[in-house]
Amino acid sequence: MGRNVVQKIFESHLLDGELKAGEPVSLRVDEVYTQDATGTMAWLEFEAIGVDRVRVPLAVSYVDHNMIQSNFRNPDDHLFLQTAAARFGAYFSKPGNGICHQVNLERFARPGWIGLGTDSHTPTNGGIGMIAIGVGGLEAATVMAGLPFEMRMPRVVLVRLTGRLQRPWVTAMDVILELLRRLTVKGGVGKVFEYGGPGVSDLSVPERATITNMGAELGATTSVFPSDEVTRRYLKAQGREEHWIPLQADYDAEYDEVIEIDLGSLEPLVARPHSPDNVVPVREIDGLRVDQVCIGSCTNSSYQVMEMVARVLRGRSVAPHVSLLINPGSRQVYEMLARDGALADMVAAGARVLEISCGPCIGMGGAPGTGQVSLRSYNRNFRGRCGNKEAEVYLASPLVCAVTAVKGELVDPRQLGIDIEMPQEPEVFINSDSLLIPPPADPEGVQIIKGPNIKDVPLKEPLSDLIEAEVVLKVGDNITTDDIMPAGAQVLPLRSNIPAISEYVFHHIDPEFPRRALRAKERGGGIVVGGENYGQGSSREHAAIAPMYLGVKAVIAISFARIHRANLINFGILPLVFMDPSDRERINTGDILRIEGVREVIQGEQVYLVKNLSSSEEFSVRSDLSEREKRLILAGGLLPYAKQVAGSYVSG
Ligand code: MIC
Ligand code: SF4
Repeated sequence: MGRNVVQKIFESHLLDGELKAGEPVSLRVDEVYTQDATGTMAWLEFEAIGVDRVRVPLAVSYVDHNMIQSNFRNPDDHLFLQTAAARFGAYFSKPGNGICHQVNLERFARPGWIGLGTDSHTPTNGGIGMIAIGVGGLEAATVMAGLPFEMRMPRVVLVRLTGRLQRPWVTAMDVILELLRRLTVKGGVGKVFEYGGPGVSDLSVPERATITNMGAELGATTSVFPSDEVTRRYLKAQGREEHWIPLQADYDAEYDEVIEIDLGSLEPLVARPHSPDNVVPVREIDGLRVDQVCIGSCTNSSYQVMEMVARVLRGRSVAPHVSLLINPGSRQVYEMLARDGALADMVAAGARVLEISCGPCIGMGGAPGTGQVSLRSYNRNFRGRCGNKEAEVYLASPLVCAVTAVKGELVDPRQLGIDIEMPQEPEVFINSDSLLIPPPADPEGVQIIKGPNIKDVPLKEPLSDLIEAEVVLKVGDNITTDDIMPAGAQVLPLRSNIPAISEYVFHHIDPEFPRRALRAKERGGGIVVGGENYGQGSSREHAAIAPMYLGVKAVIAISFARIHRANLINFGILPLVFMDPSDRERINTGDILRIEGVREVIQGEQVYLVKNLSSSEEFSVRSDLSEREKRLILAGGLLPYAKQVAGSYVSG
């Protein structure tokens, strides 16, 4: 039987397990990268494991999220990251070099590799034919310490592309918005999306990367394209053709599911507030007055896209009531736009060109005003993520964004009568790498410097046999990690300080949560009750560590998002699912739930009887933990476990 691209890559990295959907597999990893907002914890955790040097072929530490530097916290974090990278053997990508995924695609990603990143949009690298997976910081730290990466083998979905995009106005962003429209934010859970079919050759590597980037919004484990001549040209233009290998599915490869998309039938699409799957054609809501437009982020920051945006803006002006913000994805793209005059066109049209960073995407500046409408070429529009709960955020392609900025209202660009020529993909990218610092050959003398905001990672005690805890919050479906642990300019600088950041857990849903949880902690701890797809979105492990710090012992939900579930286990919080989802209705905030014999049940059937002491009702939940996950949860999380295992690995 023929093999698909996913099977080929997994097979060449398989250390243990069987490549059967749902089965645990253990994999060799080629690259691990971190970004600053998750990376300070990841590197503190790496240090706590006690290994001297990273034990993967390539490790990179990026700084891109947290760059406002309004006080000592950010620059202290940056210095810690730079000194830790040098000490432990990782490349350091300095602030200003670009958003991790964009830079990694340009400078490091390789077809056929497996990579991990401490960010949910790591699958961006799938555009080049790499299996790239977002993980929590502790998972990344343990793999850097030499442990294999363990996961359950996902189902493989073929997205068969035919036809060609109606350029220039229909873009790669519309391909992924169409998938979100069809499948929703839960549609990809437990799956990898492999793209194939004759339409693939119509897409450049950065366009493919836009699609794999936002596959994260489907809840997918990752997404990947084949590696072909287009990939080779891109790598050659990046000055690293030697990293190219061909990678195609066999003609008789099999898939668990097949989805067809005719690129030629797509039209400009837009996701309405407050979810990336709330997608409609732009023409259905055109005329919507827009106050702010943001272009860039790790989703849509390539040179070609930015060049097209500049061509729309050339000789035109941003509408008087609109604020247009542009955050290019990398120093390479920025420099090229500056050299060819595109930057001048943007500035002349009235764009506010921001620093190269995540910026408004994660609420680090650029928040829209109260009741305002913001149209963004980004990937997430969860309520409040932009820095203002009272704003309405829409997502669309950079071209829809650019024409809307000029017109002042949402417009289907095909109706505007603007004619722009598609820029060619560059034959050579500028590669000065001036902000990319390789690890020193001799790290012995390097001192790791930690500012006063950098606190140790808290540890949890081993799992107790009896959980008797208060329901400290009950929430609905699709709760995001932005809901659990908000980001933004006020909270992001606290990422290296768990006691401080824990004061913001569930801040937008219930600002009283931390105090209530701490009170419950004194009486035995807390339980959070969720709905479907609990913990979707970001990889931030703070959404598990901070609740753990506040005494949360378990989360009971209808289903969990992959990365967040792993983070809960890594920090010793038991993720439980209702046997009968309707039992959820009979639980209220404030109820006391009692689960007996937890340690024994975990080793057996994993079905637990929960007694609601407040209503005298009973119901059942289960935990679906793999053998490894059981070991972690029993030990109180991955850190104590990793210390043990990595230690014996080093001495052994
Ligand atoms: C995001 O887009 O939500 C982030 C900020 O990049 C996160 C990582 C983080 O919270 O630091 C992600 O996507 O994983
Ligand atoms: Fe940064 Fe936004 Fe991309 Fe997350 S989604 S990595 S915040 S640009």
